[in-house]
Amino acid sequence: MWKKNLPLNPFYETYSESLCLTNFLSSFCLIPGRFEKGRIYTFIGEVVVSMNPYKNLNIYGRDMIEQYKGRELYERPPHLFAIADAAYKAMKRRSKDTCIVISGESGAGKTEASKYIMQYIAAITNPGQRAEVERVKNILLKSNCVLEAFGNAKTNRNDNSSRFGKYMDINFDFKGDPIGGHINNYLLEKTLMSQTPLFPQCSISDGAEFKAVADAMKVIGFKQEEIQTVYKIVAAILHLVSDLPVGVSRLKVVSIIADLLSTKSDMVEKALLFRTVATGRDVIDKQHTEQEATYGRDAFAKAIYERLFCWIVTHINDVIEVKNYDTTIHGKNTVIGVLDIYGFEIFDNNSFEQFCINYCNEKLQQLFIQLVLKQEQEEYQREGIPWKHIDYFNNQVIVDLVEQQHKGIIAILDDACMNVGKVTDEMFLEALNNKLGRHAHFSSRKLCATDKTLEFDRDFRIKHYAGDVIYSVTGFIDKNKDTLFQDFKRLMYNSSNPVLKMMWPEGKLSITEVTKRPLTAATLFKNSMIALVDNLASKEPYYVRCIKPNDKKSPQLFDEERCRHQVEYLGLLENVRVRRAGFAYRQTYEKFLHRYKMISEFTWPNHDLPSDKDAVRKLIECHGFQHDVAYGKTKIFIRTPRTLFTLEDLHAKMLVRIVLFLQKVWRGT
Ligand code: AOV
Ligand code: MG
Repeated sequence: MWKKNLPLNPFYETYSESLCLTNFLSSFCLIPGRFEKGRIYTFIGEVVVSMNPYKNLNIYGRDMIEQYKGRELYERPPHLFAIADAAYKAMKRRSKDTCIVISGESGAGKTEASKYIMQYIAAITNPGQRAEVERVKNILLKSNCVLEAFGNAKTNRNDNSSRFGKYMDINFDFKGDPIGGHINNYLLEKTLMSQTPLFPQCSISDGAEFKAVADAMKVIGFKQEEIQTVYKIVAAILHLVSDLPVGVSRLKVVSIIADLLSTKSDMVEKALLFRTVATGRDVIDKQHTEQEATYGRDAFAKAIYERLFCWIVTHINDVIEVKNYDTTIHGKNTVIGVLDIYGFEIFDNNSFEQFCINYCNEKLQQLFIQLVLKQEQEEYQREGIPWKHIDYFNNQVIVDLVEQQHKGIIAILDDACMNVGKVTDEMFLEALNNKLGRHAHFSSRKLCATDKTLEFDRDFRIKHYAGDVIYSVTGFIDKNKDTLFQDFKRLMYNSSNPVLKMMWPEGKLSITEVTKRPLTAATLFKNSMIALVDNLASKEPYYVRCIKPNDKKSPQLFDEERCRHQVEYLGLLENVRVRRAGFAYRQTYEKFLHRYKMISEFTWPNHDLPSDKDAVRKLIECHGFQHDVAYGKTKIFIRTPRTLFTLEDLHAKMLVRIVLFLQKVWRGT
């Protein structure tokens, strides 16, 4: 039964020895026309490689879900549902917390994949239709629509690009039904407000989307006043950034903004034009220069937007938080985490935001290397399995370049921001040049004057794992400091709209009480990335590696060069090599025996061999599998899934025989 359904997996079935990049790519485009035929998924062990089809495929419906439900990983052709099911099974059968990490560059299909995975999990759970579970599922699904409305934007890489990172935990009860969840969001790109008008042609229908968002907000449980407040805040932001001429007082637009934010015109005006400063014991109002006022206004608009976004996330979390779950009665509550972040991106002009996004992608690549390439090989070594080391590019060196204490780019940036007096972006670049001049992955115009790609004095370049990115240093200091004058916080805290007031608790403080320097944006981001990676590493990981077939969003075009590049930097080739030379399954001798001892007379019900290892060896030999296994110090390693399926098959048949036998005994026949 198992063997019949085995899919044609290019890595296990098509190629025997010579694995090269061309072969790998062939599996997508030449055998024959996999991409064109919409066969967009491929397995490398428990990693799913996904190729963005750029067209709707009929492969996510109910019938498809049924085909994957409860099946073993290799039983059905490669699909996202297979990986979702594997993560679900690990969670349900073995009470493991699992996570599904979706990576790939901007526009490769991460967000779409995360939604299909969630749909799958929603579809296969709660057969009993419990109302509370249905409610949670519904909110989890609807939350995507709301978060995308506020946190996605059109870029020239992706019409619906995620401008925030999202990690969603789904909590399951002992029955395997979702009973709650939690969303962590990571650094929202606040500057996206001003970008939309740049792209007149867009594949997204605003009217229909607006209605969907409004409906989703209702389902999630936003109250009518809250929804109104959300619209008002968005309107206020738009008024603020739509060229409000600063310095000109009593403009109509000021009173509109004041109305929308439930505060007073003169207070808005004062916050825009003045700043309260403490000089010794005195508190005075200092008038802004035009430049300061412009900075203040923009920072205010961005801050309201960010607070709104975080408030929406908190609101969703409040309604899906696991309540009244008593682990002493109901057993462990397990988790599947789904990570969908902003992908690696290179624009014509790259700034602080791209720096953070690309650093985030470096961190995730490092996690992949640690979990898939490094640990796997280390385990073979530890267990004494003969193994020829497979080399790979380890991007830890780039992660260090960015995040290392005292020496990394973030530390140098923070140092520059801490300086008293006027600090400029140029001074920061100078510090980078001085401290990182010899680093293999860092360069700048000053360091290599002959390099024509570094066009401007303000540029620096990082050689990322996924390619070289030239960043303009302009704005790094301001964006990292992320200063918002206390006056704005106080203004919002004094709003008569309770929702707005709640978003700005620190507005309560007077200027003399605000002493602590907050952490910088880059350091906050770094800390959240380190915590994220620790969290992912503590769970059993499943990977989806998304590939973008071309830069034209075309369903026909398979740009071999672009795909080759992605396959290379994602480390997929090394991944296949490790899997190929390695073993699909491993288990301690004790646990292996526990499951399979009934299929051999030498081990059932108990064995009398000197060790469990000897017993496992005997069991394997009596079924003729010895060529497909290796014996480690504490674990048995099985090379192909096929052997495991046969073992499972034998196990299932034996169970049936035992049941029949017992029935006979009971009936006394
Ligand atoms: P991303 O999440 O990886 O980019 P998306 O998931 O937003 O990329 O995918 C980009 C676009 O590709 C979508 O809007 C769809 O039009 C199309 N697409 C992706 N996957 C599929 C699929 N399985 N079937 C059909 N169309 C698909 V970014 O968020 O920019 O890193 O920050
Ligand atoms: Mg996305």
